[in-house]
Amino acid sequence: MGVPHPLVAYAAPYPFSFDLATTALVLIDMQRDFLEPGGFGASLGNDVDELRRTIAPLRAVLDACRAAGMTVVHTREGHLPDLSDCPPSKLLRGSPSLRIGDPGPKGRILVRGEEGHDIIEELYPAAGETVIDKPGKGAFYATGLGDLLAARGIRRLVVTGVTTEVCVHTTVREANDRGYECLVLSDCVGSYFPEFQRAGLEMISAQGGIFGWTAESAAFLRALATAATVSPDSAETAARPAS
Ligand code: TIU
Repeated sequence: MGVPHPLVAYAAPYPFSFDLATTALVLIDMQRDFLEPGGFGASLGNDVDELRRTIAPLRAVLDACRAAGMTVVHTREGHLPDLSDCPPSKLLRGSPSLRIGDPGPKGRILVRGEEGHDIIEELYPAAGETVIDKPGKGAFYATGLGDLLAARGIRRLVVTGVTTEVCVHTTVREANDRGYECLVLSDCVGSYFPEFQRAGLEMISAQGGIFGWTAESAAFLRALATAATVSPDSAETAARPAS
């Protein structure tokens, strides 16, 4: 079986080509504490509706990628219960009453195993999907993501999740430096701050696609709908970026 015809999503700054076998969907930190009313994010005074509008389009993308047999990776930001993986610079940041590890509305803030740290019901990982627990903003730092993607021959990432200017941006920048091509779905990423959402997306596709591409999920879904089958051969023959 040969390499399949690439799928093309209409994107900025120009169309994004991909195929099913070498492209992964990445859902960044769609966790209760960032998205749910009464969670950590809301307790800081943030408007979680700015993030919650991503759930429905992202659910449609997740369903389509699952149906197409694509690799799906979920990430969660959080720390070990003893906080040994949380650098002091991160621990000490912010209001003293709302530090990582403190009791929050949905358990200890950003601690693995707590209710607030888990992924929201609507986008819960299916059996067999990878969940990457990450101590930093980027999904590559101090995780096994690079090795996992290399082992599967993944070269392109369709990036979704929250927040646009923090963990999505950091992950896209990390991925870019490692040789991955990233398509960020504009209606499937969210920020508490509308101005950061707009500027964050523009920064990705500016300067000829300095960090990658952006597109609405509808454009990606249209491209995906033209795909017939996954070709395992294309994963084997693909050049692999460094992890
Ligand atoms: N996942 C992620 O973006 N973590 C953050 O802390 N984001 C903020 O916008 N604060």
